Amino acid sequence: SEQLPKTFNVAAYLLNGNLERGNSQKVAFFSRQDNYTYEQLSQRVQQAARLLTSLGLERENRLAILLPDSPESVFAFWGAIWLGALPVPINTASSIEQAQHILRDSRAKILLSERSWQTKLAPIESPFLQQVLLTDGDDSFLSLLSQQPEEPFPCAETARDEPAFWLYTSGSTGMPKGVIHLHQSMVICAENYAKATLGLKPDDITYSVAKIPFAYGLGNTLFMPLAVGASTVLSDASNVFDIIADIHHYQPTVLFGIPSLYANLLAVSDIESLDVDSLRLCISAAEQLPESIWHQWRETYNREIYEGIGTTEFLHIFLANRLGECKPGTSGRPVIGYDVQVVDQNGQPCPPGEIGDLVVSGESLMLGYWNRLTETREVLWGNTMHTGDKYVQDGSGYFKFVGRKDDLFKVNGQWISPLEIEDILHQHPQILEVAVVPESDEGEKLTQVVAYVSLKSGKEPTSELGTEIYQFAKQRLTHFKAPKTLRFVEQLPRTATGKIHRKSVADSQKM
Ligand code: 3SK
Repeated sequence: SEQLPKTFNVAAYLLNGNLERGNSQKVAFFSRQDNYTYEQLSQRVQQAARLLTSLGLERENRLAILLPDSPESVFAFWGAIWLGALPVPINTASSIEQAQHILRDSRAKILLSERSWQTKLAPIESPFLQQVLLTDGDDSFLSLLSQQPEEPFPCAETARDEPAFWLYTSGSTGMPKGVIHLHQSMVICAENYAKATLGLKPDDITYSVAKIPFAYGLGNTLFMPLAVGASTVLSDASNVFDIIADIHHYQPTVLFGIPSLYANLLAVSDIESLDVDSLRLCISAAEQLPESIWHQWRETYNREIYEGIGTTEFLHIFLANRLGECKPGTSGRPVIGYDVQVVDQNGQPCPPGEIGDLVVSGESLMLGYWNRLTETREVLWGNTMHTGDKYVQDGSGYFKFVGRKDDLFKVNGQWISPLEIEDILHQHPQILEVAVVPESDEGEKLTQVVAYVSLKSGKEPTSELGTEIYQFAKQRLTHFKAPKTLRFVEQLPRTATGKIHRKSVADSQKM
């Protein structure tokens, strides 16, 4: 980051950089509405900065963007940064309560959204909100942009270590927290992961199932392609058949997926198989990818999946498997620029094979959580973060996820990692998804292992199948790890970023 000038505006740096490199006429992004070249993107961003300024958005003010991935969300995001304001993307998969919380907590002055959300949120309970802009109906955001002059709009002379944007955590425990990132953060992640680890190139087209408000999606779609002059696809597809249609239509070269995407693509492969010809890289993050899915993907599509893991606090991936060096079932090895260690209770490095806490340091680390000093102090120690994940390192330096600190539980006095059991159950040919959780008996004395299982389409949850799955687990797991109870469910609850929400699995089935 010291290599970047002190006066540094990341929107201007990335957009002007592409024009200077001769990418003006290259497609920056494809979308169902329109495709935009780098020149058009740059112009729309400056028009957005001008429009937002004229509406009273000033430096350091927050602009909430509650939209699916779309040209409007991209123009608004970069436009706000261009003028020195802070975009706060909100996931459209958030609950109304979460969206209200983010609007209030961020003190956003302007909200950009769509009419359906405006109706759902009414009344918006934030005393700070002064204006709502909509992408549909009269005076749509795009029509307001096109009425702006086309002359260049000067960018704010921000500092490289000044806040540039906020992202809210997915809120798997409590309400989402605002993570403050700096102007330099996106460039650091693009250098470390997109360029040095993935080798992302100007002729790549990226496609991400994670959406822009999720740090993983923000990198995949919004800043990593821009940093190398590549192209990306903006799509709001969430269902597996729409995603297949998108891939066939846009022919991306890099697929940024999450484990459930790969599981779903495999589960429907006999009905609608994917043409993977265009894909040179398949990536997975956000959750541990079951080893069985990795192998099935390679057998079915002759492609490896490069699994990695990151956090919203580091903005993108810091542990990754690399081309030709994949170890399925692991998160890989540290990405250049990050120091990653597994430590014991005293903060001392654990020897290989011993489970400990994952601590990470690196320059893309957040400034802190907005207005949450206690939580910030709990996780940050200088430029090191205590991630709350339990990991084990093997003899060759690969890191394996064991579980979130608070997902591990004890049975018969022995630690259980739900992931180990889920990995085994995933190998059963009829299982689509599984979440393993502890359940205490009436007196809250004995804890037992319970597995919630959803089946591939067309499979019936019969008691014979239950017994078969139970036997399947018993043959492959130590006796105390085999689930005592199996519950079939339609689907598992997920956070807005698509991760299984283990804490609410049992509650969601009572509704
Ligand atoms: O959850 C992850 O693995 C992740 C990856 C990249 C960026 C952000 C996150 C949270």
